[in-house]
Amino acid sequence: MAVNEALYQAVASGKKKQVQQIVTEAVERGDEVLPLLDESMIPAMQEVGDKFSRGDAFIPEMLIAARAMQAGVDIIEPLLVNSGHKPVARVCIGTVKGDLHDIGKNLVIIMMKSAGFEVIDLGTDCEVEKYRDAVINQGAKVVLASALLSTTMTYMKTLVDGMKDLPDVPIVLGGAPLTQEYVDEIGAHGYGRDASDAVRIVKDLLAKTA
Ligand code: B12
Repeated sequence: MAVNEALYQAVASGKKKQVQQIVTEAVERGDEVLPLLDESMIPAMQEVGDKFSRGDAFIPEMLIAARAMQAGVDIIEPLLVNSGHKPVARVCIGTVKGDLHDIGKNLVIIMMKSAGFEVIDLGTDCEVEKYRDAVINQGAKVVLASALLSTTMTYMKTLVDGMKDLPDVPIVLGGAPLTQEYVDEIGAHGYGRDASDAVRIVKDLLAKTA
């Protein structure tokens, strides 16, 4: 059940201005911001995806819903992300080759930053070389990767294989089609169901390698 029904409907129907207004009002009222995301905006995107699966929505609808959600996320981000602290560690994240879905990745970035991490955003459609460059030349201590398509998820094995000569750098994977079994099978080090999970898993892995 959506906590903020108006926000849920505004995201699901792709009403960007309305999303901005509702989120701004909620923030001004002092509402908690994380439930706006977890209980209204993310389930609304889920509904759009379900409609797409049933043939009741098409790519433009997914796109305008995604833009509306991102507009809401942009307002929330500065409230979640602390600044001025010494970074816990530097990590990098990108969506894998062929995958343009970046909302989940952007949420992971927000949660990681709010937990004090410095995050190199590699963007979308990333080949192995991009992740390697972040580790070798930019000092990333953990690699995170996201995939939303069952077709692009298979590139995660290419990523894991392509990082084998850097065994001290844990690889954490996430995205809707992934499972713990798949992540174990391809030899990655962690699997996160959502953006908060990403923080917990990265912290655990860094504690083990410290
Ligand atoms: C919005 C959307 C789009 C937008 C993306 C815009 C953007 N900037 O992201 C557009 C319109 C571009 C799009 C295009 C396509 N899409 Co699309 N899309 C969606 C939709 C509706 C929502 C995705 C989303 O943003 N969810 C909200 C976020 C917050 O959730 P999330 O990404 O899962 O992230 C959370 C977790 O997974 C996790 N997480 C994510 N990444 C990571 C990484 C780490 C390290 C960790 C720990 C955690 C983590 O944390 C996040 C926060 O909790 C989904 C449906 C759905 N239910 O997901 C379909 C969906 C993913 N799309 C689908 C398809 C088929 C496509 C297209 C192939 C359609 C086409 N025929 O062209 C193209 C492919 C484009 C490409 N090459 O990538 C299918 C995929 C089916 C499959 N299993 O393969 C879905 C599931 C729709 C469906 N039901 O069929 N899409």
